[in-house]
Amino acid sequence: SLYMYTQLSKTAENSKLTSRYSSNLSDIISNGTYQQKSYWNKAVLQKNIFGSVNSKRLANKLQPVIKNVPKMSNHFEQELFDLSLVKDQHEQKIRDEGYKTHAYNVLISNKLSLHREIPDTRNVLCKNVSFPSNLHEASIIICFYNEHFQTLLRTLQSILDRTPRNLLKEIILIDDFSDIKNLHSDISKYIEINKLFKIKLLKTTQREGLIRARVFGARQAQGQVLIFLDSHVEVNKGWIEPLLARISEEKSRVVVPIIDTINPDTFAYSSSPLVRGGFNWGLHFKWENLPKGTLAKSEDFIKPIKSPTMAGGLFAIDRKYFIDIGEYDAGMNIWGGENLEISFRIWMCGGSLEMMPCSRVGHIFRHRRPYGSPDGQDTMLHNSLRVAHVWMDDYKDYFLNQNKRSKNVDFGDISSRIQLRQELKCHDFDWYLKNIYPELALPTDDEQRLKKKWSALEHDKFQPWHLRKRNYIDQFAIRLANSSLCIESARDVKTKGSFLTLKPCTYTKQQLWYQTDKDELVLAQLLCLQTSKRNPILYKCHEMGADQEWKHKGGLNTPIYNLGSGTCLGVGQRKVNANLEMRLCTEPDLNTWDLVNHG
Ligand code: LR7
Ligand code: MN
Repeated sequence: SLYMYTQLSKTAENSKLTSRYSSNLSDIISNGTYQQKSYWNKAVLQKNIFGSVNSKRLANKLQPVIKNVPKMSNHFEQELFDLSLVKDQHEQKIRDEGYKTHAYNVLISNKLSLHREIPDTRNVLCKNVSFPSNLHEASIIICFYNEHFQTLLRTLQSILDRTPRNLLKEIILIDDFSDIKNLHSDISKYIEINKLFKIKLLKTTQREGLIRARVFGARQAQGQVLIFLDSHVEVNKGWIEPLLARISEEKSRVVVPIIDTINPDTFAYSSSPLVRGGFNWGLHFKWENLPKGTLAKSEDFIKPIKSPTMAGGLFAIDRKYFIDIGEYDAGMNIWGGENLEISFRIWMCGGSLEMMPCSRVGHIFRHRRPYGSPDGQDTMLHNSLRVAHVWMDDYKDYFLNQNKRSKNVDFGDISSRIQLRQELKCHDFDWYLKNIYPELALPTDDEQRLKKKWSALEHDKFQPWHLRKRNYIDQFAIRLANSSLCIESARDVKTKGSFLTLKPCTYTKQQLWYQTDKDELVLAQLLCLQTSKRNPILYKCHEMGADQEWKHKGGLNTPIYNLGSGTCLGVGQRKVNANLEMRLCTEPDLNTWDLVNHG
């Protein structure tokens, strides 16, 4: 076990403000709204400077969160830490190939239980909410294209483990013509061997893309409510009841859960703050702050929250209502844009779209999409053009002017969707903007644009490597054990992307590493040590852990373990100018370091 390398106690100190507000920092960070995170940051700063939170206003603002945050324990983190270790070349290969095909860490996914526990991220008030006993049954529809086997199974098992049987009509898995060998038959065997029931596994006859694949699945469904999910999620405790209850009161409500984060590199499950869906004039989906005053009282943290748009992957909708408002636009290909289309359509044609804070589903957020479209089409552009031309009236020009080349791109026949809009007697886009999304600024409106810039700055306060004060807890030179060679930048301390190399120890500024409370190693208080393929590099600190998160036990003869790569900091040879490389921790030769404190 690598347990000994962790230095959990160092952060524990920061997690307490005063005895009165002794709540865990990471709980606030993950449960509060963006505004509250910013208050919290201020409070932490005050604590560091004055030793206590000395603003009553600040303390009051934090009250509703502090009172209701669930307590999280570290055992989730600890398990993942152990599993992240790459044991041999074979594992390294699985990991590397997994990143290529799936863009996340399949090695950890393979090792994790399909029934793993995840932190219950709900506000504590959610536990007092009760639901009618006669909720409708749901058909859960999951489309997948080349999904990683164990990860898809974990999606499936989390649903079976955390959904009351009487609320589950069936799970419909749509294999969108995946071409990974044996994937389909392996899933089929797994269902059979484990005698899982209520599960249908279907396959499209050609690659359809997620939009048509979902419609294909929905048409097989028999439950009164449809719930769409991505194929790499884990549903959390009590996830389904809030969704079904809202729809049973009113069929034209479309309801989404809060989408928690599963880290693609470590599989750590963490709570997402309450934000809503918006978009910009490039027709890209955006998360944004809730309008001021939405969360005034404690109870507001568990009430439904209206949202102008949805992210797209995870939502519940009455089956008949889904059909009545025109399913999806079947002219859309592969990926992109369908989420804005269905959001506009719901609001403009008489329905509503809201989020239920007590319903929580984790989703693996990848850094890149690992697949393209079969013919290389830019499907996001193709699909967005259809959205613009069917739903946005004159406002479509704002989009088209941002994408000059889009004027010559063919987006197919949209006549049946225009007809649908007429038949449903929908409001126009102007109505939508004025009534549902008045906060959206027009690109021409300078005053509003400035405002937006400001709110973006506000937003930066809590994910800001550049605005926030880093908290250094130690400083040292890193010397290769049994040598007089220390780690230094191969170029200079300021150049992003520089490799690291061994030089005779001088114990000067160029060799001085600062350790932060987030386990970053920052050279000369400038750039962070980061893994990148075989060789570590210096890079901008991003404060997101993983490839910039380094564990060690301090002192002499310690391995330096990277949580993102599952490997250890090492060198190929014990000599001047040898480049640093990431090596298996299980081959400790040339992997141990002395952390030498000096001026
Ligand atoms: O050709 C395909 N066929 C498929 O069946 C391509 C994809 N898929 C499946 C795929 O296996 C996955 O289960 O469709 C699902 C979604 O694809 P992802 O996971 O590659 O998409 P994403 O999570 O990057 O993107 C988000 O936006 C998409 C726009 O088309 C869809 O609406 C996704 O469902 C959506 N995901 C979410 O909303 C989860 C939260 C992410 C955010 C923000
Ligand atoms: Mn996804």
